[in-house]
Amino acid sequence: MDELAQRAIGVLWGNDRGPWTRPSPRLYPHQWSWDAGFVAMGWAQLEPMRAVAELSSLLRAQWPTGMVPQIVFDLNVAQGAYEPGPNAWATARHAPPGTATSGICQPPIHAVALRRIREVAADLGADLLHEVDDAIVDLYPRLARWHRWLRTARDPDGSGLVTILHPWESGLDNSPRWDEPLAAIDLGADAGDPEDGLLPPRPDLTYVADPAERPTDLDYRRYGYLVDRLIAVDYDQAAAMATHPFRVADVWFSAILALADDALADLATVVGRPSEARAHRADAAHTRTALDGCWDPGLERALDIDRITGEPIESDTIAGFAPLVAGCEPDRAALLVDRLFGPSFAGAPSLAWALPPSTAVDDKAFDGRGYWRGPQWAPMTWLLWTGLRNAGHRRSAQRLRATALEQLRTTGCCEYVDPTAGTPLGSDAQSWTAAVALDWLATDD
Ligand code: 2M8
Repeated sequence: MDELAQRAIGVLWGNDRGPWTRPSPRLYPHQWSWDAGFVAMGWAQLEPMRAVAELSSLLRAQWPTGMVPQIVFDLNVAQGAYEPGPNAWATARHAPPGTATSGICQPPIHAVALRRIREVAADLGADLLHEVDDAIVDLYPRLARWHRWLRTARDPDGSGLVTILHPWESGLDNSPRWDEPLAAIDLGADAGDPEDGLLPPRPDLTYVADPAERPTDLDYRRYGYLVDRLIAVDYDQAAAMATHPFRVADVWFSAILALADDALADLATVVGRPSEARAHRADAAHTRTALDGCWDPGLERALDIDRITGEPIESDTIAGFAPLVAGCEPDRAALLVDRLFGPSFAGAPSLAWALPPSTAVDDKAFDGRGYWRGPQWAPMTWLLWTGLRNAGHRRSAQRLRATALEQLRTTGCCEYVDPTAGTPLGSDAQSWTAAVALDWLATDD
């Protein structure tokens, strides 16, 4: 068997917790929402019904509102192993009985994953396909409620863009995109210096080789403050959307929603709901139009919008490629392909592998070791690869996939890679990295 496949399978089994998978053994010991989506695509290559179980486990913790929480906590994990842990969120009144969750969400890759599981199962025979289709009957309505929640609670004006209330909701936690909106937050009494005892616990720092690979203490103070503010309104979304001190219309998150709406439409067709399928496709189209509105022709990228100031956020990151992930006009896609392989991103001569860094190498905030501030993340490359394929840029997609696999053969299934040094960073056994490796290995283009 291919050596990378062997390593990736080892990582998935090593992080397997029965019906769900932890993102990594020590740094992330619970179930994470968008990790579960990518991880399910990896399991699909090994055991499609195990992949279904991954999504079912996550969706068991879906809130009655429809929100799928960012973290589903495993209460068997030692207290303090991950912070903020289950007690920090005050979500007992919201999470379904028997579950403990955080109170925010992450990008909705799940329908994309379920459709991919079905595709793999279909190749493996009619019995398996029937089993997966039975599961879709159960999972489709939950995913539909999840998307509906995003399109109402987080987009009350029907703009087509999802507003996030915490950098953790973006999944690209420490991206320079959030620097300005975070800097504008008045921490008030929480702004004490590190000696004053207000410093949040940081078990994460004990699991990485160098604290520079993780967010700073000030970042963590702000993260904690934002959680406290959500608790203060008891997770009332209307109140938060009116007053929360961090509100950003996130183009990358919204693009993933559009991609997932198209997948959800296919799943609606599987369960015999054609009118719902049409509605999901219309939702996807609506978001694509909204992303057109976020396009900056001078900067040649899509820009997030700070909902508090009304201003676009100009930092140059992979999020600027949101239209490619969501789907866009051929001319725009061609332009984005040039940029993706150009000198600011994958074509930068300083890179060890020609893969898109999370921040443009010539952006002032680029930091090759900084968390989401420069390193390459395989699942993000997977999203761009998917966008390239959907846009018909097959040769570019093949090139990206081949280079990504080459990198993984050297770095292993680490969490992320320093793009210039080419060295692995963060956790060294990250489930979603293993999962996308398996998905890529099973594909020719
Ligand atoms: C990272 O985020 C968590 C908070 O959600 C953390 O830093 O503690 C991010 O890379 C996020 O995108 C990912 O889902 C999570 C688990 O892999 O880790």
